[in-house]
Amino acid sequence: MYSKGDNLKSVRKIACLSLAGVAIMPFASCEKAQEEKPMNILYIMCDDHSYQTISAYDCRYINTPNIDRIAADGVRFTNSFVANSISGPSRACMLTGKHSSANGFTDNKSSFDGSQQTYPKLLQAHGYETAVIGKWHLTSEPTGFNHWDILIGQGDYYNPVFIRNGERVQREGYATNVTTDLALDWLENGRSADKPFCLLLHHKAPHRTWMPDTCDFDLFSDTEFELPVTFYDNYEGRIAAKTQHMSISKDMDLVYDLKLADKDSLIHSRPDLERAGRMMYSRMNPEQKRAWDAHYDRVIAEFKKQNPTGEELDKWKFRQYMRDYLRVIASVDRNIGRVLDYLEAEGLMDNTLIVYTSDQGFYMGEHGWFDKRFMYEESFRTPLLMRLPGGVKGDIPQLVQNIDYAPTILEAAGIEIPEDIHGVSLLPLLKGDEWNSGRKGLYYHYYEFPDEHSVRPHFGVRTERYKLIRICDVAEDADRKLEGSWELFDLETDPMELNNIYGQDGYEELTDSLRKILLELQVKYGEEQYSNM
Ligand code: SGN
Ligand code: CA
Repeated sequence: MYSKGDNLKSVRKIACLSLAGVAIMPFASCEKAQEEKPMNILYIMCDDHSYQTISAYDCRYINTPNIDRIAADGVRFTNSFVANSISGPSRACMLTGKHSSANGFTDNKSSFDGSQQTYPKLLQAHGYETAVIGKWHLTSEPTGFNHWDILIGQGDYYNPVFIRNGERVQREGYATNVTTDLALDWLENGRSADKPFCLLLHHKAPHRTWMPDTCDFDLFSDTEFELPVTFYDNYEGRIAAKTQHMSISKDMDLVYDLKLADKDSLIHSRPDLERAGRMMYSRMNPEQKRAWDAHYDRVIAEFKKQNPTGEELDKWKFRQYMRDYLRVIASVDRNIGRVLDYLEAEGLMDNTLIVYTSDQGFYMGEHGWFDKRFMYEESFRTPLLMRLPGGVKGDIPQLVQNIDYAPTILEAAGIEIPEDIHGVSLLPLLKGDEWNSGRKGLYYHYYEFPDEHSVRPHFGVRTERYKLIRICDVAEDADRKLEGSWELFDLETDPMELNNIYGQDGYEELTDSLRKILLELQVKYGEEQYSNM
């Protein structure tokens, strides 16, 4: 804790008192005084949080009352997408407001060029106090932040190591709680009271391997989950879908992902993953291990008793995955409640723009998958809730993308949006004003290959009704007939994207027009080199 904390707190209290004094001023001046209050920014982002597991979007799986508070007091974007469905690249798009090749961070192996323009830097230059706390995942050190306290790489769920302004610090506890504590501490004691703030609060949860907090093990223990209707998708006409390695049935690991580290060593899985699973356990302190064992030893015993195989095993894996993922979300939601309560108690709700989002969507068993990367809806879409003080409430159906966050935040802060930013400010939508994105569709490009989960590089365009995807050729296809290297979906008649209609009679004109839009977008975003692929 900083020693200057108490002083800052009293400064802020005095500021509150003098604001209270403003209440006796004539109405017009009072309004003016409020208008002039600079807008703070609280940007909350979870890693891999699917919109299917936020009750503001979908009530099937979990109740998330705190995340829903943001939606209830603000807006829910119902057609919100990313530009490249994977962590580092998504984060780079968000910070810069630019597509991946323009910001230079195309896949998770890249390192972010921190000398480039980002919205936190622009805010800082205009008098904001900026901080990023939690998962960073951009390899290079953060720039444009007065304070940073970031996890190393993906970070650990238990007793994680952070880098705090350049210095390593190991912290005892569960990542979501610890990250929230750090954020609250910065809000309370760390920032200057006389500057507007921009806090990027980035939870590592609910990233793989979905390790719950010890207090949440009992949640969902009796809950059964139906397999999604596309769980046994045969991927006909979709070559990248056929060749991926992110299947719950085939790739989800019993020991690593599902925590069946049997002490009698009767359950085995992929040796490297089994080792990694046991290592994650070894990070815990004795008390955490006791709680963990009390829960998972029971699960292991039941698994051995049932000894499921075939479809029964698929169901068992899916159920276990869902239970752990949702327990992790329960902790995220509780911790977001703590932050919102703090803003309320400190009177900050009136001048803070709150954003809730994820770095991409996530598969909750749809197409038989976990993970993300694909341009199919579950991972291309991402949750997006925003609460602008004095803004409108309700649903926003327009197609928006994560490159739009930076210009939105800049405009909310009263800062001119640089011309080279690809995104478009969403502020008019938040205020209920007219909005024209000037886009005929959303551009998407996933580059990472070969890598974990083996999802082939692809790019494409999505309009309100259609999606055209180009799956790029990869070396191992050289002597194989390519099947469906273009994909076209009519999202109105085929929302689950099972029926690739590319090349079918009657779709020539539609295909031409979508290819034209795709090319226009590639030219606009400096990606013409991909247009002949
Ligand atoms: C890790 C995960 C993958 C995941 C990537 C990218 N494996 O490598 O399952 O796709 O991160 O995720 S793990 O065994 O390390 O958990 S991202 O969201 O950070 O891009
Ligand atoms: Ca992610």
